[in-house]
Amino acid sequence: MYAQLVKSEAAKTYDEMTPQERAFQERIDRGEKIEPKDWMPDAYRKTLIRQIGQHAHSEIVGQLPEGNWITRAPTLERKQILLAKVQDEAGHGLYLYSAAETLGISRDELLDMLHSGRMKYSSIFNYPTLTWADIGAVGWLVDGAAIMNQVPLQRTSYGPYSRAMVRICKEESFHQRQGYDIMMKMAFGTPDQKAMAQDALNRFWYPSLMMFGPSDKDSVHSAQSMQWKIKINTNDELRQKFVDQTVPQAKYLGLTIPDEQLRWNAEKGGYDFSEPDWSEFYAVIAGNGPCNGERMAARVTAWEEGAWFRDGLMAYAEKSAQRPSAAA
Ligand code: FAQ
Repeated sequence: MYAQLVKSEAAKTYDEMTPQERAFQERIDRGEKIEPKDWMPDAYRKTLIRQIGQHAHSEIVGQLPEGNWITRAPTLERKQILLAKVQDEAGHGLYLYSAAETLGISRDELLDMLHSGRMKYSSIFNYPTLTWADIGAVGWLVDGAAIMNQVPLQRTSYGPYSRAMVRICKEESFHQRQGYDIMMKMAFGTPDQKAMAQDALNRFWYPSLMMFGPSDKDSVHSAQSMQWKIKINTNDELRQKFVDQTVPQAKYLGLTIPDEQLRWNAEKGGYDFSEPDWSEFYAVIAGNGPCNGERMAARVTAWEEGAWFRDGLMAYAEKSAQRPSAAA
């Protein structure tokens, strides 16, 4: 399982590149977008398929922890909002699968790789949503971390990915606000509600920090992905920005970030904070998190139980194509 975790080769210098690779790198350095029919190095294509595919899978697996609360949302309004959000995540998955398909891989192949454990999805979705406050924490922290990572990806070098990110970011920022709105209701509510909000923050803080990936020193792909502008920032840069943005938001809520080492560092103009437990991170991405089995079982069941519907759509498309009016 998760066989992709291999040390990638360091990025090539200009001198080590073939003339074709150099011309490609120069286009990227000039800020040009790479489009599906353009020549690209095989490794660029593979890296994009890996990253966009993982991202797409994260969106649809990410529906599960929130979908868990649709029937139990505390008011009709909250239920409608949550339904719309979970539906948005399916849409994000579709834009991203479409972007990945422009690289020459089919959606069926990508899903097969997810279902057989050959492709990853974000570690965060392997944690349970135990209370309604968790839905607030997911919106505030998980969507907050997702936006922090995805806003720069609007400038990623691959055209279809970059354009998908523009729309996704608009929707994610609404998602983040709805999560913060839930947190405000809870944190400014009864003592029990505030305690639930604090408990959700305690459980989601470190898993949210893990979303940005391992420390830069352990990141396998960052050097090459940044040279190709597939990634715009390092994992640690984005994690720092997320902490700096989120700490004042927690203070406003009257909640405490569960990190005794958290301090403002005037010299660096940001907070010092504790690293997540990286052994937990590696266990989760190796398939051993609290909900990995449950999440994969839900996705595989949905795929198998949806076979009749996919078959029906295909049969309808074939029949429509054979109609005389279609031929004309
Ligand atoms: N989880 O060398 P790096 C969302 C893997 S947002 C699992 O640093 P890279 C919205 C990594 O794949 C979440 N695996 O890797 C939403 C690699 O393994 P591999 C999705 C992780 O790619 C909100 C290995 O560790 N967002 O869904 C994670 O340069 C609420 C070494 O790491 C994106 O995917 C992780 N957290 O940087 C939906 C954003 N971190 O592939 C519903 C796009 C690392 O060699 C509800 N992706 N790994 O087997 C990226 O920006 C990058 O791929 C990173 C990782 C930053 C995630």
